[in-house]
Amino acid sequence: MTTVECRLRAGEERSLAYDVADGLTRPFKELPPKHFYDTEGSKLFDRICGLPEYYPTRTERAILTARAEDIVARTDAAELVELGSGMPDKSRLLLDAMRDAGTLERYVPFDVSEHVIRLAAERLVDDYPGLEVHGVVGDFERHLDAIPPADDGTRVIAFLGGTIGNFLPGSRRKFLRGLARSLRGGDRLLLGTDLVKDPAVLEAAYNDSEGVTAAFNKNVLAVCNRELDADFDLDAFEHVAFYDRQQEWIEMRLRALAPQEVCIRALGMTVHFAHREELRTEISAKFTIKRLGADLAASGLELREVLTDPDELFALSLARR
Ligand code: SAH
Ligand code: AVI
Repeated sequence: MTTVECRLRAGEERSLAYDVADGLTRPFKELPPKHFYDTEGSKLFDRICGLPEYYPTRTERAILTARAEDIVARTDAAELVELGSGMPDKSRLLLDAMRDAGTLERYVPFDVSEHVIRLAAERLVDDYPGLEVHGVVGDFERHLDAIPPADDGTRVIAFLGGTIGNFLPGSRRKFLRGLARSLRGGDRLLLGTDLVKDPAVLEAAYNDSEGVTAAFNKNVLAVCNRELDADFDLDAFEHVAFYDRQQEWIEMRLRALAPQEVCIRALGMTVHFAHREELRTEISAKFTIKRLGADLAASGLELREVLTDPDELFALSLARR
């Protein structure tokens, strides 16, 4: 059985209008990363996941391949809620382990992209006979209350891929506090975090040789053109990604190659970009286990277990209230 609940009504599409009006009128221009993920952006992200330089996806998958059975045995999970689920390829490892353990009842994918929720739901009900899929199209910063009430069994809320790193530190803790409130005693948070490492490895992952990350980054401008009737010239910006060692995060920006005026007709706004002016489009924080534990503790969560790969590139952790 499949249900899809949509919390993003037309006209309120991911709060793009508000974020553009707010973010492009600041002295240091900025847009939140959730606007990358229209259908094209989700496809570009899937291509990023397969790039040789982009190690997080394959590393997290390897950890799950080795440990999914163990995670399911420890949690006894009947239900998997997945935030920012995207195309849930890695989640299948958890669903398989839950099915094999005989506990699997419901999967709740939650994503801002309606396209990926519908596609995932369609595929999963075919592949897991008897599975209830309750998709939520929503913004996990605003709509956590759209997660359906839990049944009797234990629930695991998974937040994979390192997407937690895309929050600024203040909003990260606020978000984790909200998550903590939605966990019951036996429930667990399964969190994927990218780890601090050699800056050269990090910078290569966000500056791939095929230019897929550059296309993904510029896609936010195409989203503004389509949804807000703007006239961004994608060729007039270049992709920038660098590791900020002090903040311990990758920062992605778009740099204007020439001075220009961009008209955003739906908002009745014209935005000026100076030569080489930059627009921040994403941060991707990298963690140490110590900082992860501190963030979780500050949010009312207890770090119970950390699973990592032999090179300590990526960590999957289990936390409880
Ligand atoms: N979990 C997958 C996908 C990660 S990409 C993986 O590990 O590979 C990040 C996903 O989060 C995308 O599918 C994007 O659409 C979704 N997303 C980003 N910001 C969001 C938000 N504010 N609310 C809900 N989903 C969001
Ligand atoms: C979804 N998120 C964890 C990715 C990341 O690595 O921060 C998004 C991404 N941006 C560029 N490449 C991948």
